[in-house]
Amino acid sequence: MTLELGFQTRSDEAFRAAVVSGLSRKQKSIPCCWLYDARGSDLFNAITRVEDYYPTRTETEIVSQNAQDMANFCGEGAVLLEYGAGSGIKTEILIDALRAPRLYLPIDIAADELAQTTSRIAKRFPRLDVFPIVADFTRDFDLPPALPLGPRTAFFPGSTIGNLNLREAIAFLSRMHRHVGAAIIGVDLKKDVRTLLSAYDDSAGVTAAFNLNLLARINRELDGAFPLDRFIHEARWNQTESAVEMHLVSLDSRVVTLAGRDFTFFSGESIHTESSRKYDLVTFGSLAETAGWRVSQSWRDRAGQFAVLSLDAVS
Ligand code: AVI
Repeated sequence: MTLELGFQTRSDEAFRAAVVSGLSRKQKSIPCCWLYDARGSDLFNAITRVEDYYPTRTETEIVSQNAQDMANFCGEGAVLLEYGAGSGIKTEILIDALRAPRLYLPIDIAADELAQTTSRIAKRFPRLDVFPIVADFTRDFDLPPALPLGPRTAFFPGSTIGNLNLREAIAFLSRMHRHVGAAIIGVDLKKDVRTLLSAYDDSAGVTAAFNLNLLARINRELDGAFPLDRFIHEARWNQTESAVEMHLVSLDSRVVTLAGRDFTFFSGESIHTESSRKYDLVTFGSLAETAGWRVSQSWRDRAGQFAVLSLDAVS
């Protein structure tokens, strides 16, 4: 059974509204959730395998090497919630290490991906109950009231927290605090800008294809007229925000029509499509504290590129 919670807002109309309002701003921008249509999700999966994109393999290595500690943190008979449709191998490594887990609840707005995760996990762990929940975890929602007893831990890997701005990150961590008493979260750490920029502008061009796919999506779904060969992908470091930003830069000045409206671009003008914030442990610790959490353990790779943190609710 799949539970559907809240309003499913990622409709065609919501896409049109987000694009029209985003392109009407001084700094044109489109929220990063719209990068993930079917092709965008496939391209993101491809990004996680490219050499330049270190976060996925580094976090996977951290989870593999510390799975036992993480399982101890979750406790026996755990109820594990995951925000996101199940990040493949990392989730499986953690579940495999848990002692007699009671229930796994993957939560995601993408019903198809959720169904795939559910059947994959159910096949791999036939004795584990899996209860998918279709909900937008970036918005408020309540968990079903009748969850089994047992320690409840949230798993939020992938450094997805980095795609949220400060206000959204606090809102997310506060919501998680209402749902569970403990959490394991992946956080990408600040590092040299060159490593960061090549992770978001890989030499194989997969990230560029991922970003440019948004324009193809607008052309297809909103009757848009972006000339795809006249926009380029760019990764930029924003020091003030401590974030890598993805932009789509227009090579010419032009007017682009979409959804029956005209949008003017000057040559070199960009659409900001994603920010990926990079933290240090102190800054992340105080962010978590604002939302009622204390960082209790931190597991890192040797080079200190990425951290997986355990959080305990303190208030
Ligand atoms: C999903 N998210 C954590 C990725 C990131 O690193 O911010 C999305 C991504 N964008 C470009 N490459 C990967």
